[in-house]
Amino acid sequence: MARSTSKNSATYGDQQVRRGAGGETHQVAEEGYDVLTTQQGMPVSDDQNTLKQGARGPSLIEDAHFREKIFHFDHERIPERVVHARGYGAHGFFETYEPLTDLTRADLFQRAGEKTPVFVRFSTVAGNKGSFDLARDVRGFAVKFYTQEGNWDLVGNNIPVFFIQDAIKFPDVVHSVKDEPDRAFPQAASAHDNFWDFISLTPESMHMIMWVMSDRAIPRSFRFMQGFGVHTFRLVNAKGKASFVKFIWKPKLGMQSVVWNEAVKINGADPDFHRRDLWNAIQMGDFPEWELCLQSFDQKFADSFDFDVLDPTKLIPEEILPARPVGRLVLDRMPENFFAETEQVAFMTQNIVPGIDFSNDPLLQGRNFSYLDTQLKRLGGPNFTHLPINAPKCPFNHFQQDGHMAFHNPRGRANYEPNSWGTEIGGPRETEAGFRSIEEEPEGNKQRIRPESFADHYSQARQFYLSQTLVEQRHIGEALVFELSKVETPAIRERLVSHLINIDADLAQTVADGLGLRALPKAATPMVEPRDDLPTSDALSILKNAPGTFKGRKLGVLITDGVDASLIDALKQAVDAEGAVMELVAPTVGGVEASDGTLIAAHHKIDGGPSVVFDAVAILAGEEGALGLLKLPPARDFVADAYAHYKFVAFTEPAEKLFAKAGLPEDLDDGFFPLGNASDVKAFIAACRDLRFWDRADGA
Ligand code: HDE
Repeated sequence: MARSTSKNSATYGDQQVRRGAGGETHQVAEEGYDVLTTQQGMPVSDDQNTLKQGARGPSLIEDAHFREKIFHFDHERIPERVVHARGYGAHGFFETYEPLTDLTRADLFQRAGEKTPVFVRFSTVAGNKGSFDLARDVRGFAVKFYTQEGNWDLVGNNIPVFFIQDAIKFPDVVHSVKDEPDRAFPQAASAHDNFWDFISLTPESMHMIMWVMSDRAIPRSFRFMQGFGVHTFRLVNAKGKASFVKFIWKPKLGMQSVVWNEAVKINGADPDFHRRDLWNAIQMGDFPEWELCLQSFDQKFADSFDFDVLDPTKLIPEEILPARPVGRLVLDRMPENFFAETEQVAFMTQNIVPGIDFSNDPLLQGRNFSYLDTQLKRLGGPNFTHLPINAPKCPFNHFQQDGHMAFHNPRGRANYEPNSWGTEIGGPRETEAGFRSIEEEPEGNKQRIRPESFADHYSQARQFYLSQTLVEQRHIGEALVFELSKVETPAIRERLVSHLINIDADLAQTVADGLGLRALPKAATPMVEPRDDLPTSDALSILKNAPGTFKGRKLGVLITDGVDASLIDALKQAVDAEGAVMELVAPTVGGVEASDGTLIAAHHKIDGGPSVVFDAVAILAGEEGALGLLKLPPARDFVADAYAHYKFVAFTEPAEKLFAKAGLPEDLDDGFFPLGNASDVKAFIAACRDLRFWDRADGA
């Protein structure tokens, strides 16, 4: 950096710098810089030193600038969300494919091609704001549509069912999964006694447990996961006809998850793995997209099931009721400021618009009551809708006024209605076209009761488990064994296995064996006999719906001195053509010298670019360079992990020495691709479209 000095002034780059008496740097506002001021707008001459009595004397309380600066800093944090504290958001739009006038009068669904601005926040549930991204957990998938008739918040998850059937149990399930109150650990992990104690005493959670123990709970990225509204909602058309509806988001790039051992390592290597992924994709212009799909149905169809469509622990398989795509969501812009937007965004299930309505799902009803409280607590007053991220983008007029931080108050004299002040100053009026709740006859007596139609807790858990591929079933078994092995109380482990017997006998046995139980416990007594004849649903499996593309994924290439530069070029071209990304990893971030003498800079030093952060890897080593890799433990981990995580691996011949050192078998399987020259690249990249070489798992 250019630097000129005299005793009291200097220039760094284009910055004017003044030196203080102690040598400290004062950056002076010249040449187009704004003047630094206090919040009151007073220009500041010295932002480096507090006001003192004498050079070494005590600080003075009349230093209002210092007081204001520190006071504000001390108040920078707002309470984090009680759940879903860790999250990441982005702006975008929703584009309607075709008018849905037969189903709903919701304004955003009336015109083909209509684009509605949206803000989406993805999150984990259990961990605090600073926890890692790859916890085994449900992911929040909350969408705020800024429609022309008000904000509609679809506050969903990446799993279509939930742990509990009634909102009154929410504090219990959340307390149980969070860090235990006496010891304040574990953080962002369900693998502990309290969680499994509660779960094993709550059979209604069994369906959800199958999902959170599955690969759905360790997504590779927000971009590769589905989203669900979970509850049954209603759509209402202009004639007032209501239908039930379930909302599903499907990622255009297909679904993908990591394996558990990988998740554990990613959390160490890059705790921000998911947010970095979204940030990078959007910055690169590779905008993630989802389709919104509807499962709409009427009461007669609802009555055709044994289960209740108001029960949020149940789903309707897509094979029985296809999900109709009605529009696409595109995320194309990151917030300018994380706090202002992602942290302060206030999602509320009660934010619906004319044409959409609630069902009587008792979980949804409780949520509608709860979310307002949480916003008041977090955002500090009733005017959180005045924050730009929460304000509607359509006209809004009402007589609500005052309160903390009020930006919009009624103009003029009228702050009530009815009034007789006329159109000029009388303020807004009701409209016939406004929101109306659908009319419903109340039924039954006032009572605290769980309906009998909510009593089957195992049939759909079994259906989900049996719908998975063998690899996915194995992951569920392994996850249960891992989690329950962290449970210190044997009775809790056994109690959980007693439920698994009602789901699938083999799964129960696998978990019992994995835990070292001497004998299977007695099966838990079900409220109603579980059904074992529900047809499997391929739509529930990730692997059965493999996208068949490497698009949006990432290849990590470990290079050494002596690498053949033309191979790197060939890989890069093939990866670009695939719509994927390639990053180079080397013993130093400065890079390597290729065989033709060119210098190639790396994206990562080997320690910071482990194979777990890539979807597939290549090891392009020269003869000498390969010998150097043998001495580097992270290089050995790079290949050992890629192998253990079923990744496709391309390599130049000298890299085989590294494979041997890393303990890979001598006979490499078909997931390995020798790269002799550029023409070998094609087959490797084509194989990567399968994302993982699962045959290796079968052979394991
Ligand atoms: Fe939430 N939930 N929740 N929840 N939830 C919150 O609201 C609550 C439930 C979900 O990115 C809180 O603003 C209750 C189901 C998401 O900002 C809080 C019940 C589903 C987000 C709250 C539920 C969700 C939240 C915490 C049971 C999936 C993050 C901070 C009756 C369909 C939104 C906040 C964001 C956040 C309460 C159950 C999804 C405390 C009482 C079921 C995605 O209000």
